[in-house]
Amino acid sequence: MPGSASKRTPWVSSILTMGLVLPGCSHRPREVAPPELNAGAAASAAISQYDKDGDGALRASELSSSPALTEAFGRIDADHDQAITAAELSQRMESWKQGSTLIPLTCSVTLRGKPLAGARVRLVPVEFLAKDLPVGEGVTDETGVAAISMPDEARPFADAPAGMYPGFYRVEISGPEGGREVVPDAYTGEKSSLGLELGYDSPSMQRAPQFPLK
Ligand SMILES: [Ca+2]
Ligand SMILES: [Ca+2]
Repeated sequence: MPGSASKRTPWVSSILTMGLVLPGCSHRPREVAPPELNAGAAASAAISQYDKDGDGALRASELSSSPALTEAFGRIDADHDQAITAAELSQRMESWKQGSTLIPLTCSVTLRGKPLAGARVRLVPVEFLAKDLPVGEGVTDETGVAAISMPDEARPFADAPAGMYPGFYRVEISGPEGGREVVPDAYTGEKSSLGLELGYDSPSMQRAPQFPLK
């Protein structure tokens, strides 16, 4: 630093400090920018969709049709008053932008206690994020485990690491192709009762999600 630094007024020093910090992001090759996402608009859309009693907040009873928001409820409800406001939801989605990696995800599926092989597992973003996030998909192996990834055309660049963007997803599971559908309706298609949040501090980061179908 030049010796004249002590003569600078504080605001000049601040600007210089910012100038030193901002370009200082180290370049790591496998970083992936978070998807463009207007969290405020998405949060408003969610409130419009689910706020049945019109009080501007979402309670657990209003989210029975959203397994993803139900799973994430405690992490979204920052002040723990058992209601999710647009601000809380927006803040939660903003937190996804702090990461710079895709989230690798494997999950395991059992049907009535036995590993379900050949099952197609789809992670479908919730309606209010449908235009922002790609669908992820995987097929379970003989042990019932599937690695979920987005289609090649949705990947941010060709050699991007495998994984998914953070988000709220419904999980749709269907049985092996070509045979009779063995998976009960409660887990297939848009009416699936399964869902989760992929976030950098969500349980799916600690442990592969388990889907014990009954
Ligand atoms: Ca409400
Ligand atoms: Ca709250």
